[in-house]
Parts: sequence; structure tokens; C-alpha cells
Amino acid sequence: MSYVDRVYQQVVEKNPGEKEFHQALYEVLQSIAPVFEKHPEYEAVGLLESIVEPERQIMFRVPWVDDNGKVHVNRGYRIQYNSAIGPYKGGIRLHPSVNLSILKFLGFEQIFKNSLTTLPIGGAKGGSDFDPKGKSDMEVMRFCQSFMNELYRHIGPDTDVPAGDIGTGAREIGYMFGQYKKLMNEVTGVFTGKGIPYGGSLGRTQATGYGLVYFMTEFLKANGKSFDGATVLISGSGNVAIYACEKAQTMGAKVVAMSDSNGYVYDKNGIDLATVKAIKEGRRGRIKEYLEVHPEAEYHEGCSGIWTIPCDIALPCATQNEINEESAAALIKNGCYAVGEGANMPTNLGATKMFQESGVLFAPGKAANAGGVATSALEMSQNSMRYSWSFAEVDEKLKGIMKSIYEQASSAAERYGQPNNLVVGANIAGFEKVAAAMYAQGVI
Ligand code: NDP
Ligand code: 2IT
Repeated sequence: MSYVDRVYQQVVEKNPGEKEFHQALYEVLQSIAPVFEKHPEYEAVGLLESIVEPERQIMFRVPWVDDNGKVHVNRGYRIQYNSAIGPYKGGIRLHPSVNLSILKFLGFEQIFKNSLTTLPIGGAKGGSDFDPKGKSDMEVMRFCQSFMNELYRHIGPDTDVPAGDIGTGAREIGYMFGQYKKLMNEVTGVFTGKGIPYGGSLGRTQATGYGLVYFMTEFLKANGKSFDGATVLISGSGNVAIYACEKAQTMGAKVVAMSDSNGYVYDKNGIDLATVKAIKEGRRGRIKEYLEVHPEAEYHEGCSGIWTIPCDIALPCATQNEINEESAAALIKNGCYAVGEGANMPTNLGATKMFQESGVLFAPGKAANAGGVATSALEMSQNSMRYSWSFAEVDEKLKGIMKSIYEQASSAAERYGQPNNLVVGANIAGFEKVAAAMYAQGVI
């Protein structure tokens, strides 16, 4: 059995039942296997056994009191996965589905994504099974304060810098940052995605969605295609989806559908993004309310139906495993020629294989959605300098970073004899830098 297969088996046996973690691990390990042939010294120092094991996993109780005086107890997590190239960095997910497996898959992916950004950030992820949906602002605040009452002792601007993810936006980050500041009596860049008046970076809100479109623009251009005139599907209607839609529209695309966890809207005239923003950013409403303004559009219950709409480009921007083999078959049959992952691991392993085998240009999340965390790292730089760049400066840097990520992934794919296979390319390019750093730092 090969080194990577052996380590994969060991991890599965040691961490039973963690299916999302196994899935992310399998994909990365399959991709990086050839690197170990070139670097036998890595096996000698147990580099793979080390990288698959989080440096630290923190789990804690998060008690909070609702508006009726009832006590609730959630579970909080922070997976500090790898600090070989910089302080731990990654988002906080607040969603009832959150568990150790999901956060380990996200933390593991984050190591390689952060490496690809070219900036000095390690990999981490955290969160809780708390559901912010339907909670009052005061309830969310009490939860966030309780969450920070434990997490504050494990993070810091040079140690671990959390940020947003599903269910964690500007409101939650504001409450968490405020509690950290109060407990530590220091004002530092310990969070990214902060509000602009207290150290946030211009452009961070837009960065993941814009970055996805910048990345896809490079990938499409290299293959003789573009967003101009293309019909696009975008799942989700949260932070990533909204700004992917905004930038795709600016580039001349026609976005015809968006969704949430209840259903999707199809507007053949093209999605009116101002309406989506008013529903989602304005009043935390549901996507079906789109029809109140645009009765000519269609609403369908369920998440997967969105992938049956004919399109040129699909941008899954909601959550993991939202595209399975059946959805992939529908997209391929209807002529979709490119898929760009705005979410983390939205395409399952079987569907990814189908896209690649049928020649669909497939951009994996750890490359395509890295613009968010890259801009987080730019926020850290600005905080360290106690200075801020203009929106245009940040956006220009983001564009350059996304171009560089595309180049790193496509050239690694070529170097390893799999041109245009950005899954292999992104995994290898992300891994090479972290592996070199770990090797240089010794067995620690
Ligand atoms: P938001 O919370 O802003 O939005 C999430 C969207 O996805 C909502 O429309 C939500 O619908 C939908 N969604 C969430 N969970 C599910 C589910 N289980 N089934 C169906 N739909 C679901 O999150 P973000 O936009 O920030 O994150 C979206 C994805 O992008 C995630 O995979 C995240 O990890 C990834 N990502 C985010 C980055 C960021 O900077 N924010 C950076 C890089 C990646 P509903 O409202 O009904 O729950
Ligand atoms: O998945 C991700 O890259 C994020 N949720 C963003 C993390 C960050 O630190 O900005």
C-alpha cells in the first residue's frame, strides 16, 4: 500500500464516522501522492501523518439565555489545524449542522487554500451548532459573548484570527470582537470581516464573490470563453452568492437563478440583485419573497432543482455536497461548460469526476473562493500597519491574487502531467509550500 493510502486508512480508522472530513482528505491525498515520489524525505519525517492531524482541537460549552429567560447550551469549536506558514486563519460557522467532521474538513481545506493566497496565514476553522435564524439581535449577542468567553484565551492577532462563514456576518463578528476587546483590554486585528468603523477592510464583504468571478474569468479566458453573454446559475443567496452575482452581472453575465435552503427562484429576465439584497441583507428574509417584487419569476421548493435549469456556468455558493451525481448529470446534459465553487466542497467526489471526465472546466473551492480569506489577510496587514487602503487598492490586490492562484494551480497541474485539472493543481500547489515550511521547521 502506498504512503498516502496507508495514512488515509489510519485517519479513517482513528476518526470513524467523520464523513465530510474523510471526503476532503481523500481528494487532497489522492492529488498530492506524486509529490511524495519527488520528496521521499517527507515520508521519513512523517510529514503526512503530521499534516492530517490538527495541531489543536478545542471544544467547549456555550450556554446562553434567550429572550424568555430560558437557558440553551450549544457546543463551540475551534480547529487550529496548521500554523506552518502563519497564524491560524479561518472562519466561524454558525449552523445547526455544525459538528467536528464538518469543521475538520473545512479546517483541513483551509490550510491549502490559505497557502495558495500567497499570504502568510495558517489553516483553521471554528463554529457552533447554534442557529442564528429566527433569533433576536439580543439573543445572537448573548450567544456570541458566551462563545467568546471561552474562545478569547485561544486566539490573538499573531496566534489565530477568526472571520465569517455560514451564519456569521458583520453582526456576529461585531459582537465577538467587542467581547474579545472587553476581556483582553486591547484593540487588535484579532478578527477579520470587521465593520469599517472599527478596523474592517474595504472590499472584504465583496471579496469571496468577486474573487470567484475574477478566478473564473482567468480560467475561462485560458479556454477561449468568458462571462459576457453567459447564462449563470448561483446557489445560495448569502454573502458569497450575492457578490458573485454582482460581479458576474458586471462582466455581462445573465444570472437566472439563486436559492436558499428552502428553495430557488428562476427569473428568465435575469435576477434583480437589488431585490435579493433587500430580502437577504436588509431583512434576513427568504428567497421566495423575490416573487412579491417579481411575480413573473418562478419559485420552486427544494435546493437541488436549481441545477436542472439550462446554463453555461454554474457557481455553487451555498454549502458542502450540494451538487451530487444526479445534479452533475443534469448540468452536463444541458450544456454547462464551467463550474466554479464559491462554497467549500459543494461538489461531491462523484460529481467532480463526472465534470472532469466530460470536459467541464471545474474550479475547486480552495482556489476559486480563496479571495475571501486573502482579503482577510489584507485586513490583517492594514490592522498591523494601523492604516487602511481604499476599496480600489484592495480590489486591485484581490484581482492580482486570484490571477496568481489560477497560475499556481494551472502550472502545478501541468508540471504533474494533468493540464487543466485544477483540483490536482490547487492541492499540489497549496501543499508544496506548507510541506516545505513544515519540513524546514522540524518534527514539532
Ligand atoms: P451565508 O450564511 O451568508 O449564506 C449561506 C447561503 O447558503 C444561504 O443562502 C443559505 O440559505 C444557504 N445554505 C446554507 N446551508 C445550507 C444547506 N445546508 N442547504 C442549502 N442551503 C444552505 O454564508 P456564506 O455566503 O458566507 O458562505 C457560503 C459558502 O461559501 C460556505 O460553503 C462557506 O464556507 C463558503 N465560503 C465563505 C467565505 C466567506 O468569506 N464568507 C469564504 C470562502 C468560502 P439559508 O439562509 O436558508 O440557510
Ligand atoms: O472558507 C473561508 O475561506 C472563509 N470562510 C473565510 C475565512 C477568513 O478567514 O476570511
